[in-house]
Amino acid sequence: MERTYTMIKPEAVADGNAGKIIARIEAGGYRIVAMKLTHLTQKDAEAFYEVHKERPFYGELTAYMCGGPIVAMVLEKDNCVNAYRQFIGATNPAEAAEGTIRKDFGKSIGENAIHASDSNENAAREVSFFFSERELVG
Ligand code: IDP
Ligand code: MG
Repeated sequence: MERTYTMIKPEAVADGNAGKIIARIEAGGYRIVAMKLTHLTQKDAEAFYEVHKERPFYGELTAYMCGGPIVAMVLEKDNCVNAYRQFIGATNPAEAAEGTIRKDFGKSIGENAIHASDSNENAAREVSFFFSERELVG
């Protein structure tokens, strides 16, 4: 059984879409093994997205990600990391497949409703960024 890290981004939480998105995730067969509502500081956002430091949108991305509360979750399923990337859809909601979370809740390439880890290595890093081992249910 594999785990991934996901978070519902600030605009989706602010728009009242967190519950609908969580229901989608559960209906997709992902087991939630940890979850919290939290508000990133600028420093948190910069550290979390450090891999994108050289990208032109880094400033915009980190400002947006600390602009309101997010819902952080750890999910579990077979082939979780890759399956869940497919499940949420392409980075740009305009290019995301029908029925995906980003297609239905994303507003733009920046405000795209949800994050998902892109590899097992990053999943492990991102899970431990937000959760201690004792916050993950067995
Ligand atoms: P991903 O979230 O699908 O893995 P990444 O390329 O890792 O996409 O980018 C991280 C996040 O940065 C995206 O989810 C999105 O919020 C934001 N982002 C990506 N590309 C752009 C862009 O061209 N303009 C503004 N924000 C962007
Ligand atoms: Mg990414």
